Amino acid sequence: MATNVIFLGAPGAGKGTQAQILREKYGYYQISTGDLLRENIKRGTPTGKVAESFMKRGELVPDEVIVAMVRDALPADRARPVIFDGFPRTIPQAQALDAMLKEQKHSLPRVVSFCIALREAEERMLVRGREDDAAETIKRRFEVFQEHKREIEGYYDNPSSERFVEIDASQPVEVVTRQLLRALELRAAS
Ligand code: B4P
Repeated sequence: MATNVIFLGAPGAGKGTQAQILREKYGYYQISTGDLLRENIKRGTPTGKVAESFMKRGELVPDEVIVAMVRDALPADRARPVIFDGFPRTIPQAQALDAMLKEQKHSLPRVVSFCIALREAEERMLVRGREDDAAETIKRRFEVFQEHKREIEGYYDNPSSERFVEIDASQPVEVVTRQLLRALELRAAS
C-alpha cells in the first residue's frame, strides 16, 4: 500500500510539479502549504493576511500559522496516502507533524529530498514568474532554505531512519518522476 510522503527541497526544485503527478495518476492527497497559503491570500482570510507580507519578502510564514493550516487540511480518510509538499520546513513544524500523525493514527511518512543546484532552480523560477519569483525575493528564499536545510534533513536522515531518500531533481520532469516512483516503490501508471 502507498505510504504518506514528505517532499523537501529548494524553492523551484519541482516538488509541486511531482506532487501534482502523484495526485493525478496515483491517487495521493496533496497538502501543499505554498498552494494553501496562496489560496488564503486570494480569499483574504486571516491566515492569508498574516502570510502575505512574509511571502512577499521570501520569508517563512510563522510556524503556528502553518501548523494550524495543515491540521485543518489533514484528511479524515487514512486510507489515502498524503503528500506533504513543502512542509515541514522547520524543526517545530516537523515535531508538530509527528504529533499530528500519531494523534490521528496516520502512517509515518517517507521523506524525499529533491536535490538541485540553486542556479538551476532559480532559472526555472524566473521562467515561471509567479508573484514571489522576483529576483530579490528568490535570493532571500534561497538563503532561508539554506538556513534550514541541514537541520530539517538531519531530523529525518539519521542512522535509525530508513525513510529518507534523495533524488536528482535537475533531470527532466519524467525522469524525476521515475526516480520518485522507485523511491516510493510504486509501479509506473500507463
Ligand atoms: P512553495 O509554494 O512551496 O514554492 P516552491 O518551493 O517555489 O515550489 P516547488 O519546489 O514546488 O517548485 P515547482 O514544482 O513549482 O513556497 C512558496 C512560499 O510559501 C515560501 O517561500 C514561504 O514563504 C511560504 N511557505 C510555504 N510552505 C511553508 C512552510 N511549511 N513554512 C513556512 N512558510 C511556507 O517548480 C518550479 C518551476 O520549475 C515550475 O515552473 C515547473 O514547471 C518547473 N519544473 C519543475 N520540475 C522541472 C523539471 N524537472 N525540469 C524543468 N523544469 C521543471
